[in-house]
Amino acid sequence: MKTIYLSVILTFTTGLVQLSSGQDVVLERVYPNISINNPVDMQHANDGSGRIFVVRQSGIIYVLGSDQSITTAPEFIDISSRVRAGGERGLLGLAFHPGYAVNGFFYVYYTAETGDQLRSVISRFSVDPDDPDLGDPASELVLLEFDQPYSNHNAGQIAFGPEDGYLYIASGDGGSGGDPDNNGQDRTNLLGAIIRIDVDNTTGDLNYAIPAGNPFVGNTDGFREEIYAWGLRNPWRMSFDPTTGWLWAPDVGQGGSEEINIITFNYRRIRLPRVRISRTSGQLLLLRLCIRQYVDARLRRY
Ligand SMILES: [Ca+2]
Repeated sequence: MKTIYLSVILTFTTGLVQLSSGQDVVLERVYPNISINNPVDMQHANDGSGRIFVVRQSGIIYVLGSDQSITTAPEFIDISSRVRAGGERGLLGLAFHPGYAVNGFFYVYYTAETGDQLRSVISRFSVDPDDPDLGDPASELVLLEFDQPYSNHNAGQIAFGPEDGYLYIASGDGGSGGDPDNNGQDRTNLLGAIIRIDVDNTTGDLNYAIPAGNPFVGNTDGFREEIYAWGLRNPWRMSFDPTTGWLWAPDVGQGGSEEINIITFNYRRIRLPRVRISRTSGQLLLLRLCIRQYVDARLRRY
């Protein structure tokens, strides 16, 4: 077994923060006889099975169980024929319904292409009722689709909120560079946003419902009611902190800086003592703090 000393050095262009810390990290290779190309996400089903699911960008999800001697990664589902992969496109996110052990629903985010038009697709699939290690490709229910103007900045992580049970969807600004269409600030489209939907109910003709607590419910400005937070560029990964319930989302920067954000639209609910918060125009729903303060002992009390 190797012992690797991991040193993390992060520098923010503000010049205010430079973090250097080291600690012992022990890495152990499990499943030593398999390899998976371009894995982009790894999840578990929270069903007590102990299995882990690895998402391959090309459109395949593998299921790995307790047998670490396997020489071939078993496929849970293959939807690669529906996925346009390559670059920042592909099967990018997986989330299991909080009630998966009962209903067998899991959700994916992938890039599709019709003609020359790229789009993001968020769909529900079901597990094969006769085989817990097989997802059913024929069970797809498309919940939400929206066009992508360019090939990059698709974001793609999806996750269920541990407190509200809603599905959160990370959406990039649609791409190119410098957000030429201003999609990050445009609330009339779903690009450049964290989207929040209720997959257990429906609103009108939608295959999902708009949570009553979303910030733009009932607005008369044409803003998309699915939006939970906006002003993002390419938050292609995100996760909920199981201790605090906070939604942490890194945002890939243009050229000068990167961000780590706590996503909330009610910032007053979270007390962040001595944390620098910057709020910029159009990002009223976005809290931004830097990683040095994340590791600060003061924050660990929460
Ligand atoms: Ca937008």
